Amino acid sequence: MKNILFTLIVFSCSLIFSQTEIATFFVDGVCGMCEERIETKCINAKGIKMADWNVENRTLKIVYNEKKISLKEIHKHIASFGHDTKLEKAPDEAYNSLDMCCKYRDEEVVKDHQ
Ligand SMILES: [Cu+2]
Repeated sequence: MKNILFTLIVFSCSLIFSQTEIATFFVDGVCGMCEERIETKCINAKGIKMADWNVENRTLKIVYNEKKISLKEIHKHIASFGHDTKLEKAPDEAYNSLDMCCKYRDEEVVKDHQ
């Protein structure tokens, strides 16, 4: 009986939260400014509820509504403001508009932040 109840609770919870997805993936960047840019631009995008980027392992944790935005669109969005992901490379134009200290493709800049 307890098991049936538990299954029912889990089932109804998954129905309520089924539109909310959590994803963690690599987003390139080097500094605190990158962190602010990535998090702010992500949270401002429609369908994204939470974004947390870690400068140490360059990993972005994101909570989003899959009915409003797909994971692929999120990768595209991130690339559009200059940050590479494993799925989408940022266009040169967007990358070039980043601040000097954020040029993560430049080995010298990356070294400076270590
Ligand atoms: Cu930066």
